[in-house]
Amino acid sequence: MNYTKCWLEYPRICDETGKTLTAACLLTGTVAWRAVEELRLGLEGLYGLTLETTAEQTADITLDCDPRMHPEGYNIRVYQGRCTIVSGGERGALYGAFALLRQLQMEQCAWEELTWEGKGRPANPMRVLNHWDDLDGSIERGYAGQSFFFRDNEVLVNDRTVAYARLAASVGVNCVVLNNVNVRGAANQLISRRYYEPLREIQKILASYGITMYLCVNFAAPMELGGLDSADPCDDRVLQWWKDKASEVWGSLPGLGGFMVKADSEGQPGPSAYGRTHADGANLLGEAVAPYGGKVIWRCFVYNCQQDWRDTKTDRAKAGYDFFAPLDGKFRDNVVLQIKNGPMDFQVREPVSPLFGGLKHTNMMLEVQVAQEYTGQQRHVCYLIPWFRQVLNQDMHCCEGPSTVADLVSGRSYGNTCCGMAAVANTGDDPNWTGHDLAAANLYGFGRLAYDTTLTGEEIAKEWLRLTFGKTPLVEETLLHILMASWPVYESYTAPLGIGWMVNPNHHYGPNVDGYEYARWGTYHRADHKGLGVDRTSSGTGYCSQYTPELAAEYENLETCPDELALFFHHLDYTYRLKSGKTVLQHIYDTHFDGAEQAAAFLTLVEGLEPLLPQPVYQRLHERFRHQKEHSCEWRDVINTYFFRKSGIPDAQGRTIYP
Ligand code: GCV
Repeated sequence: MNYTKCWLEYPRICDETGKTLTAACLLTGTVAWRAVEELRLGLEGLYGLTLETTAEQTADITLDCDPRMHPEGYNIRVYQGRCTIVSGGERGALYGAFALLRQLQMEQCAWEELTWEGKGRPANPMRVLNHWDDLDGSIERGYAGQSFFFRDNEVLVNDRTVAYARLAASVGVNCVVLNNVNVRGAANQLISRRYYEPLREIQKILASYGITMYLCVNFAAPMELGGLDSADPCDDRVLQWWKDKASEVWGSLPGLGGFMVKADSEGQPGPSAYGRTHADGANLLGEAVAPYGGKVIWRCFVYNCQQDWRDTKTDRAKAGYDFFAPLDGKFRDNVVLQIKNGPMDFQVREPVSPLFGGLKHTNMMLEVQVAQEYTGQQRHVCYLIPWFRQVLNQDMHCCEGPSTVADLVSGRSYGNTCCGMAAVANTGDDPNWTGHDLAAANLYGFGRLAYDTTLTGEEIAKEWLRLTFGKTPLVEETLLHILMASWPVYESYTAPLGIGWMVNPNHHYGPNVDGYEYARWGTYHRADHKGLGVDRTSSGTGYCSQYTPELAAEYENLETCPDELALFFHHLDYTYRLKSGKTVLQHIYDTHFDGAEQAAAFLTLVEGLEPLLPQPVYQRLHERFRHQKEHSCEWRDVINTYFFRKSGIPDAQGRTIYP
């Protein structure tokens, strides 16, 4: 095995070797079997205990079923060495087993000493990991090695597949999309006889951990794969092709969750080629997969990527809403729209997409990115869970009842069940799965948050640290501090005040203020000698008006627009005074000096942990934090110099800004 178990290591808490516990499992099926197996593994690791299964009513641990409960929910009672896990179904039993093992590690007590009542019930019906893995083994926006699903156009199935499924299930993930949304080359053939057999193997492994597999498909598959001359969703031949294909696919992969589609986006084909809408396109597939209980996850990341920078009226931020809000109510019940958290693209700071407030009769899912494409690419530390929590907490004021993003995507607002949260995964075949050891906190955190949206970023970080590093107070305190500071620190030395981008084109790493300024991607900062920012108010692009009135007014008005989004919504002079009392320019200088200083402090803190961490972990962390320290200085200097040169205004504190 050349990979770690991450937070499932189960290091010894106290030695009870020689003792045996019994477990009775009143549920049947492979997922329930995994639950017992996990308890066996966990108790062996944590205490050296042996777990034997029994049919006796007097077992130490009983896994029971209550059909009145949610199938993925559980109630746990532990007292004086006796434990019952009652769940609504097998998945609930598995999540209950993981929750019990988590609690034992949080409390660090002997088995007989744990007194605890715990409950779980998923906030979101669908909790999805999206892998952008290509069949050749590369991963689009992957920062942790190569794919462990695909290599050289073959599907990989091995012990790592099992280890992955276990990690995902341990945090409540219940759906996995195996391949990249950009479906190219051999990936077109995933829905053909060439790949069904190994895919069935992966599907079986995932299913044994309660995870449903999905595949990304190419909207033009009838042409790419079927030899038709069209993929027009309103052409009967096309519908028939998809129906036949679905019958073949589900015949070979029964239990497949469905298809995910990126259509009419960044060069991917879609219904617009035939003058059809996204509803026409999504419903075509929805109809084809419906007989098998299949779903269609349709992405809303649609915008004009051939924009002219001279055109200041077209605003990429408006595109998602413009395309999809008018189609509200026109999608089939088995179609779910997947919406990125912000209107642009996973920047370190963006407002929440107005589309969440614009759909009332359509299934929707929130998409976040734990792959750190724009947030340090797993070379800088950037713990994203507090950010996701803010996104979930955002009230869209779009209906009478509960209307936060968490309410909307969980189905609580409008009573739907085909919805939830998805994350672009940050895994690869690196030994530690995520490149940066601390990036695993994002993977862990996404699952935990998607299952329980009331958890805070800090609670999740504490859990992850305890499970990953055991109980070593200095390690836990130090890394908690770093994790919790990491997102604000990353934000402070990169693009300021919500404006985003300023990265090198294509690979998106490192500072390049004008990298996208004259490009076709619609991501501009509009800096000149007087100021910067995009006017998205009614006097500018009009984007603000896509929000419901409360939010529209908040963002439109500079008095109420939060400082951290000031440049996303407004074009401001460098001398404009923010609510913080600082001018825009001085804010830029101060945050960049401060951010780089804090990145340097992270390195010093990590160096203090050397004697307490396993050497390979320390070495990996040290290498990354050293790089972050240097690279944050590069960011600081490029950004500060750029704005000093544009404005001619020096730093009020006289620090070094290169001329
Ligand atoms: C998979 C961004 C990324 C692309 C990605 C796209 C998407 O533009 O840079 O690599 O494509 O988002 O979400 O589809």
